Amino acid sequence: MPLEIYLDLISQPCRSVYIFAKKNNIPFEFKKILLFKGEQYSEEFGKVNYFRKVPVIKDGDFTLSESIAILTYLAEKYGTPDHWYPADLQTRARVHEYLSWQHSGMRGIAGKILWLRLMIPKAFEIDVPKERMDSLLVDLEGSLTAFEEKFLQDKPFIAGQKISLADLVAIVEIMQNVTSSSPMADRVVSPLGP
Ligand SMILES: N[C@@H](CCC(=O)N[C@@H](CS)C(=O)NCC(=O)O)C(=O)O
Repeated sequence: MPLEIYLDLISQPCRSVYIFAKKNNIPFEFKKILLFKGEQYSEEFGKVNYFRKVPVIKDGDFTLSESIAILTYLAEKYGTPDHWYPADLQTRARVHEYLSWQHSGMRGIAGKILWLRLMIPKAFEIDVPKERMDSLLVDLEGSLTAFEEKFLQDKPFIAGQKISLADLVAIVEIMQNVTSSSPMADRVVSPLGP
């Protein structure tokens, strides 16, 4: 049975798993779950992921949720080039350091902005108070500063000279909020280049 990956590419963690699998030529069957249609609440999907979230993979009888767990599983299982998930103890720890921080430090904030800026106004036709958005943008500014000063420093990538899982997870999250109209657009310099 081929590896199955349940995805909706509107989702940042789904895009990290998708890009990683495609970039590394990992063969998989794309199982589309349309979040806006509520397909995650179907009885069938409930059997795949208790948490009713994507991404999730099925590798034979083995089911795995959580994008970080999936990415590291795929890197190990398919022996992807070392830079993605470095074997060197301290370089790998550097990758894990970002992956651990980003849940609350980046995703927790950038994800909220997406909800308040786009999802809530669209779904409920209400505007989020400006003060709430302003305060989140200050938080995001702090996260981006930490990203640059602590994680990136003067290196092109978080763990050094080559892209790793940490950079991939960072970029999908940071780019989600970057549009030409976003006040953060000029604040973001992609580690992947323009
Ligand atoms: N920590 C999880 C987060 C997964 C997640 O939040 N997925 C969202 C899309 S970005 C989802 O499936 N939401 C569906 C819902 O909450 O109903 C991961 O990294 O995989």
